[in-house]
Amino acid sequence: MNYKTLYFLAFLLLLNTFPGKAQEDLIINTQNRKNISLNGNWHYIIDPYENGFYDYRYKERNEADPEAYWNRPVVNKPSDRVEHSYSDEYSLKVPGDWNSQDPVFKYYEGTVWYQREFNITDAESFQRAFLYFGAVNYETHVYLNGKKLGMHKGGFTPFNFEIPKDLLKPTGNFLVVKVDNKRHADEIPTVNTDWWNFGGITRDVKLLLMPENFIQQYSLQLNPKEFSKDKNNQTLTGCLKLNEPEETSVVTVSIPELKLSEKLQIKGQNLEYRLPVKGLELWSPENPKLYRVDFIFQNDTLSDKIGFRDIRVSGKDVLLNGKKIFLSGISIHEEIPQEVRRAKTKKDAEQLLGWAKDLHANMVRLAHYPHNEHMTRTADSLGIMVWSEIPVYWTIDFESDEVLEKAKKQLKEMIIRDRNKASVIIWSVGNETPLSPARTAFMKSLVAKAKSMDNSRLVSAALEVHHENEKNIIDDPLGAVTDIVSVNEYLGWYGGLPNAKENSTWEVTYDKPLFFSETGAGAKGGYHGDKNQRWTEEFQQWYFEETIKMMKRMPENYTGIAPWILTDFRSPRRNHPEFQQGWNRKGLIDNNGIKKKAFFVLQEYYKKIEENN
Ligand code: GCB
Repeated sequence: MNYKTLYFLAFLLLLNTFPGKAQEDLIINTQNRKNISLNGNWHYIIDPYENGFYDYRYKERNEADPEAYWNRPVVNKPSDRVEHSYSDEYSLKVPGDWNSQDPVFKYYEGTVWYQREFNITDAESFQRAFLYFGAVNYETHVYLNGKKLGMHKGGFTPFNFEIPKDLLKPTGNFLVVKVDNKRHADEIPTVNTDWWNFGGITRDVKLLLMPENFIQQYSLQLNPKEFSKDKNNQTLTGCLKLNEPEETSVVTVSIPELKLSEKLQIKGQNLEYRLPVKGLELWSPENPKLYRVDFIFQNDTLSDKIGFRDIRVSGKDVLLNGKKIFLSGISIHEEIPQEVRRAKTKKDAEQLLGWAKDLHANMVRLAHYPHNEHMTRTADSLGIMVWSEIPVYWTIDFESDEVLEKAKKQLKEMIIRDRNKASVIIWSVGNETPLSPARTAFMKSLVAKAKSMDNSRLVSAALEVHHENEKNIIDDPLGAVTDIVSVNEYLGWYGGLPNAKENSTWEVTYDKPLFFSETGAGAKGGYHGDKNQRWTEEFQQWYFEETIKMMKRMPENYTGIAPWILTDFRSPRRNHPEFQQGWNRKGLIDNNGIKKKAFFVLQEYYKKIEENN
C-alpha cells in the first residue's frame, strides 16, 4: 500500500467517524413533507479572514468560544468586549446568491456567515426535525444553538442534517450557516470555469418535521427490462429506503388513477419491488402525463407526482417509449439574466422553460451542474426532456482519489434527488475534460456509478473531438462507455468564420447516436451590421444558418442538438469592454430578455422537425 492510498483511507475513516458531523443521507421530495420554510431575510457578516471560525493562531475555535460567530454574542455589562454581531441592517434574502443582492458582494469569493432565528409553534406535532438545504455554494458549516450540525461541500446539490432532540427549543433557535465559495483546484468544479461563481444559500431552506421513522428515499419507474408497447402489460420497479431499519413493516404504494394499491413488506431498511400495471399512459413531450403516487408508511402518507416513460438507445437511435426521437434541445445556465442572478423559484423555472417551449425545443441541457428542483419538476409537468449534469468541467484534478469521491458524491446526490423525474433522460458526468489515461479512468468510474444507481436513463458527457482539416473525428475513449456520443461544436466561432462548416464532416468511431451538446456564437443584443462582423446579431444568425445546413448533412446517427445557449450569462472570462462586459454573449436571448435574430432561425428549424414527426 503506498503513501497516497494510506492517506486516502485515513481520510475516509475520518469522514465516517467524525461524531455527528458527517453528512446524512438525503431526504427526498421535501416539498410534499411537513415543513417550516426558513426562506426569508437572514443576517450576514462578511468574513474574508474567517475570523469567526479560526482564532488568532489560525486554529478552529472551540465550540463554546464566545468569539466564534456561531455563538450568540452576549453583552452583560457595558465593559464586555464583543467584536461581532448580527443586525437587521445587514440582511440577505434566502434563497438567493449574494452577488446580486448588494454591490459589496459583486465579485466576492470567500466566507459569509448567515444567521436567523426560528420558533416551533405548539401546533407542530413531530418527533424528529431535520434542516434541509436545497443547495449552498460551496462549502457549508451549519450550527444550531452553538452546536455544529454538520458540513457539506458541493454547490448544486441538496443536503440535510438532523437536529438532536435536546437541542431544539420552542422559541429563539439561533441558526448560523457559514458559507464559503472560494474556488479550489481539488474541488468540483475546479478553479476555472466559464460561468460566474455565485455564492450563498442559493436554494430553499426548510425545517423538515418528521415522525420517528419515515420513508427517506424511494424510486419508481417503468422497468426498462420489461418494457413493452402494450399499455396493459407494463411493470414498474423501484426501491424504498426507511430512515431506520424495522424488523418487519409494511409500505403501501398506491396510484389511485390506476386503481393500484400494493402492500409491500420490508424487513430491515431497504426494499426493491416490482409492480405490474395495466392501462398506463406513458409520459412524453406531447403528453406529459404524471400520476399521483402515495407511499403510506405507519401513520404517514407521502405523495408525489411521477411520470413513466422508457428511454433507450437502439443502434444509432434514441427511442422514447419505443419510438425514435430527435432531441431539439437548448442549453441553459441557472440564471435570470435580466436580474443578473441565479434562478431559484418555480416562477424562474417557468420563465426559462417557457422560453425553451417558445423555441419549440423538446429538450434542455441543464448546464453544467444540477439545477434547482423547481426546474426538473416544471420540466416534468411541461413535457421537456432534461440532460442533467455534474460540474466535472475542464481541468478537474483527475489524478486524485479524493476528488473522484467528491464527484461521485455530487453524482449520487443529483441522482437520488431527481431519479423520479420522468423528464430527466440523461445523466451527464462531465464536460470537455482533457484526454489522459487518468481522466478517462476517472470519467469511466463516474459512468459506471451512474449506471449502477439507475438503469432507466442514458449516461453521457461532452466528449473531446479532434480535427483533421475538415474532418472532425470523435474517438475519445470515454465514448466507448457512454450511451450516446456527445460533443460541443464551435466551427466558425472558435476558428474561422461560419462558412468553415460548409465542407466539414463528422466521424464517430462508435456505433452510437451522435448528439451535439453545444454549438454557438456570440452576439450583443441590438448590435446590428454586416454578417462578417463579429458580435452582430447578423453574425450569430449566419452561424446558426450554417450550423443547420451542416446538421442537415449529418450522417444518420445524428440524434439531436442543444445549442449554446438560451440566454446570455455572467462569466468572468468575457472581458471585452464594448461587447461582453462580463457576459458570455452566446445567448439566443440577451441580458434584457430580448430575443436575438438567431433565436428565430433555430425556432424555424425546430418547428420543421416537429411538423415532420
Ligand atoms: C464550451 C463550454 C461552455 C462555454 C462555451 C463557450 O465549450 O462547454 O461552458 O461557455 O464553450 O462559450 O465558449
